Amino acid sequence: MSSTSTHKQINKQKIAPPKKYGVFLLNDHYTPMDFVVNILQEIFRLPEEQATAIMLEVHHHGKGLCGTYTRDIAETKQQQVLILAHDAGHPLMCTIEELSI
Ligand code: TYC
Repeated sequence: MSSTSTHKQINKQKIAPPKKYGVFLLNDHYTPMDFVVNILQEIFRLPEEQATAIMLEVHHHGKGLCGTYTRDIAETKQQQVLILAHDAGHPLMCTIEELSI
């Protein structure tokens, strides 16, 4: 069947939904708490209360989910975190995991 069919109803091609990726922050002993909260607000667009809750989750449990995105966007967010942390001299680590929805 043509993939350019104008008849949506008879186009049986199945398009898989895009995979989702979680972006996580990891704990360390050196990155200041307020720097992490700022990252969560500025890069992950989270309100202060939620940003603080995620920072504390990471601080107490070692790891926390900042958001879920398509792969390109997840990788861009990770790079933004790593560059800002490196430029500020902090060892903050950020990872990506494919989620099994
Ligand atoms: N553990 C850090 C401290 O006590 C704070 C921190 C929180 C660091 C979250 C990294 O992803 C992180 N200053």
